[in-house]
Amino acid sequence: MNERDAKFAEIARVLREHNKFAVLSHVRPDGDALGSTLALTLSLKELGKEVKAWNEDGMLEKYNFLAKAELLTTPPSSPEDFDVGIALDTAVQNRLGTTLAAVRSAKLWINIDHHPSNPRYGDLVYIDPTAPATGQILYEFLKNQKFPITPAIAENLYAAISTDTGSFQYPNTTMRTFQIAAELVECGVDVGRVSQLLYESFPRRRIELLRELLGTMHFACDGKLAWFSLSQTAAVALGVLPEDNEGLIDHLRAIRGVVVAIFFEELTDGKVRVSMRSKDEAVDVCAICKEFGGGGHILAAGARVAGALSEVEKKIVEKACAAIERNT
Ligand SMILES: [Mn+2]
Repeated sequence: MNERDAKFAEIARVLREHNKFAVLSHVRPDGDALGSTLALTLSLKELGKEVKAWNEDGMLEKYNFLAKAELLTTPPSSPEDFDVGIALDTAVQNRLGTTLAAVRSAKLWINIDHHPSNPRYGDLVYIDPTAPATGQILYEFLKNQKFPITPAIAENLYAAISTDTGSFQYPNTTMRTFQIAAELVECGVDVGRVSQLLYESFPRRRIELLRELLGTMHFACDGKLAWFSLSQTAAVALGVLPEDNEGLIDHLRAIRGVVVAIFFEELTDGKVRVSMRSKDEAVDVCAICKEFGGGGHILAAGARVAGALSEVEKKIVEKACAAIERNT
């Protein structure tokens, strides 16, 4: 048995031997976080387990179409006791947000993730930084350990993988990813339906937000760096929800010649949320974000930086320019 299968077997044993589970994922969840949470929750429920699926932000409106989406809720105000707590797709434990305090006790914590910066918190840890999505790891796990994969589970895993690979386009998309997608289609996923719901059902608000962002677009470093920003004032005026901006940074990344794209979002707590994307492995945006207390992947990372919007822009743009000039 290889190392992966041995770890999978160990995790499977813990899941089969216990009864009450909390399945959690990171704040400001994306399709991978929500789809993975629902997929594992549903598989455990198929085995007759008692499972709570919690996220600090609850189910996002735009992912409400996912099969059994109603199972995923915000955590209750009074904490509960569990046999096992499971963190999915969450690079650092405090990114579990308020769900962490809602688990009063757990005999054991499992940590399954694909972020290379994950410090391996928890008792049973499986991190595969080569996987493009936590959903892909979960599929391998469920299949390998013969856990149930119903059509509802397949749809959630497919949505998780599709969103975290930018619809099977990012460089971490491998032959294996396509094989898994094919197997999920075999399990009953309706690709046309899911794709339309994921990528062709945005609220008009999101496109109005894009118009606002493009109005703030700047370039530096000979066009290798592009960024745009969202101020609190504009966010309030447009009535945007935090979920509206997922993926908008791709419009910057899609520009020819751009190596690094940055999205600055002014938050209400005096911090600025910085999202960075790189098109070149030589320019590691995770390393830049780590300097500011953030993390992520080489080509996609983020941080929350204290300071005024213009100040944070200046600091991060300088660092990014330096990294581009050093490495390209
Ligand atoms: Mn992910």
